[in-house]
Amino acid sequence: MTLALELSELATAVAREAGELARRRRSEGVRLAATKSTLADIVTDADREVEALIRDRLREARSDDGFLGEETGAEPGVSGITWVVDPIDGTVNYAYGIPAYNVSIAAVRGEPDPESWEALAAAVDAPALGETFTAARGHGAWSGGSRLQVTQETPAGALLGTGFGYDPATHAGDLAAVSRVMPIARDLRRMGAAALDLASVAAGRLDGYFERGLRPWDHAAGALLVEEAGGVVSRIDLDSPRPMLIAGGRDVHARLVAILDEKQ
Ligand code: LIP
Repeated sequence: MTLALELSELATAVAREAGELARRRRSEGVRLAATKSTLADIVTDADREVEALIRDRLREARSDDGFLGEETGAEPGVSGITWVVDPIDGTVNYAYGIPAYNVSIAAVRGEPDPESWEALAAAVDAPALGETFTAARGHGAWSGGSRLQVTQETPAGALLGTGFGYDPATHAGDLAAVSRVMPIARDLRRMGAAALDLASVAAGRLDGYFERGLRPWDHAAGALLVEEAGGVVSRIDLDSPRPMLIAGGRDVHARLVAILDEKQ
């Protein structure tokens, strides 16, 4: 078995166990533990408990690997592999009881920096939707036994997804980007969980997706799903505090970059 497949199997098993814990805690009621960057940026007790479970399981299985998690930060390893983890992506959905939340786990090789790492394996588990999306570099992206494939044709315009940061000061700029892309859209979705947006692009449920200000754990796993499903993912405005991630099938990705990248 290749390293990528081995890491993908581990990511999938851990994401499913963690997803089940998140779902159980949700059914018991959610307690807000803290706010982060802004009042809208929340962390629940479950985020912390789920990240601790993931960290423990990965450490038991592969003690030499590094870890980069949304709630507990970075711990370097010695193997060259780092696990990039969002214990609950879509925390606001989770807090409100909207089922579009997920556990996102990626294994990357190289520096734990999205500009230079090579993602090897990914698992996005959405327990309240009953879906798990997985990928291993060179082996495709999968869900429920089916191989995922991005859309190629968008004759009626592209169904696009996006998201907005938690800081109200950035909303006007994000909405301006939305109005610029609407001429190529058939419609727009804002689901509230970046990893699920990317999984949706991989599964052909969205034709494209763009969002500013994502953190590495928001997109590490989802981006590999898109690439392994035949799509393209890139980041622009890397010198800004809120770089933009753009994903889609080859044609939609290129059209989004042409509209959104002012440097082009
Ligand atoms: C969130 C995303 C959401 C995005 C937010 C945030 P969290 O992740 O998935 O779609 O718009 O900016 O990054 O905080 O729930 O893990």
